[in-house]
Amino acid sequence: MNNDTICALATANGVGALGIIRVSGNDALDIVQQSFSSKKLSKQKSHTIHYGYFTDGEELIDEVMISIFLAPKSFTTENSVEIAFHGSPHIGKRILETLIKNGARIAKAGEFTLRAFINGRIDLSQAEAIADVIASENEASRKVAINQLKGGITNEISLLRTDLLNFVSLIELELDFAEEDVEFADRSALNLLLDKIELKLKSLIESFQYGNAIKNGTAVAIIGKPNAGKSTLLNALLKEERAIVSNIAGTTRDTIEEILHIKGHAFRLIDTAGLRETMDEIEAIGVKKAIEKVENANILVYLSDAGTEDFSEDIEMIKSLLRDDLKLIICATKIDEVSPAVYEKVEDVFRNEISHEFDFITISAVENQNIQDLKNELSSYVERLKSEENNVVITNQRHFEALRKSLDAVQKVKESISFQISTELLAYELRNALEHLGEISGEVTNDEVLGNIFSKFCIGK
Ligand SMILES: Nc1nc2c(ncn2[C@@H]2O[C@H](COP(=O)(O)OP(=O)(O)OP(=O)(O)O)[C@@H](O)[C@H]2O)c(=O)[nH]1
Ligand SMILES: [Mg+2]
Repeated sequence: MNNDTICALATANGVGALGIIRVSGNDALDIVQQSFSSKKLSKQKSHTIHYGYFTDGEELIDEVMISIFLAPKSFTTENSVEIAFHGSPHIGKRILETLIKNGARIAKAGEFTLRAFINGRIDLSQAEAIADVIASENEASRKVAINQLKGGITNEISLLRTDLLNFVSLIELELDFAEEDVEFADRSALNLLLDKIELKLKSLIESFQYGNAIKNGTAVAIIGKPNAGKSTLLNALLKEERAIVSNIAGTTRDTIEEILHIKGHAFRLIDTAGLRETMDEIEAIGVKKAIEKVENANILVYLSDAGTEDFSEDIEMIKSLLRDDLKLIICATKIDEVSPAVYEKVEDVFRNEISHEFDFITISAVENQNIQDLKNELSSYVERLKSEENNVVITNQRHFEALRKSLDAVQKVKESISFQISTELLAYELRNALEHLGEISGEVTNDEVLGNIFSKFCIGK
């Protein structure tokens, strides 16, 4: 790692009360000093702030505050300076240009965080958590990301790794004494440990479903025949007139997607074109798109007008859309238009025909009846994904894959023991498991993986 000095805008690009530019590297103080004559920076203590003027040669650029973080007590562990200026994008640009003239270079995407990782201040999963914290848009994603930033996942994994590493040393010792046929590593204790690791890995892997819901939101497809009241329901859920509503069947043609937050979780509500056979070419495309949306949804909210006389088409439609991993909520709509005696019978009609588990709610989107029940039902879907015993949640595809490979490797080790295969092979399988576990924290890594992770950061992180 070369130790040249990098600089970048750390705040969002745009007008703000303040903007902050970060500078990090061996020469950070010298480079800033060339444009800051108010004080001798090298004489200042770490973690101090200094007022003065930032200049380009003779020209005054802005009045600034300069914070100093001396190695190793900085984010990157290098000498670092933060320049707070009046938040004009133009001033930010002028300061960066001057810093480059003074000998710095513009940082690459994620380079500050990469340096923090390479210099050992944070591990790889924490570096990824920084990106997640910045990207968090709701309470659930913020909580999970901040827990990961604290080292949540790495702590869990490194405990397992340390125990396993002990056994690897013993097994390798056995290899050194191969001719004497000794067994240092107690196989039944190893088996117990492997069981423990397997359980832990499985529960972490399971948490990914919840992690995904947190990171990408839960996809909710709102489906039903034309005029069932889908767009009216979307508007009622969002509390705004988002989609056009009319009594003309076939009003919605394209899909409409909006995010709704319920109890800190994001739901991607998808209003769709009403399902029917149609000669209208555009409407037909809309119907096809609606069905595709269900294929990628986590929850299907199927709407039927409660006053319908014959639900057989709805039932057929629901059956054709169902899958094992799809949660189904059937809503009988427009209950303000019919008597309870009518809409109370609807549930039984569906229960008699649909064996897949479903929740049933009677609603009136126009009169806002039972919309809260529907929200509670959506929310409970996500709550149920949350595991009781696991407070660490996997949200990252890379971690998920490394965990799956680790689980695979651990199961192979267990098999190896039960088949009493050679110690050499056992040692090999154990090393393999350790390696996959190490991928998460970055103890085992390669340039390609690092490049992949950090290139997704923005510049200045
Ligand atoms: N009384 C009553 N009318 C409703 C209710 N929900 C929707 N409607 C009416 O039903 C008609 C159709 O509503 P939309 O929300 O446009 O129905 P849609 O399912 O989106 O229809 P398409 O987009 O054509 O598939 C409109 O006239 C709505 O005002 C309800 O809960 N009660
Ligand atoms: Mg509609």
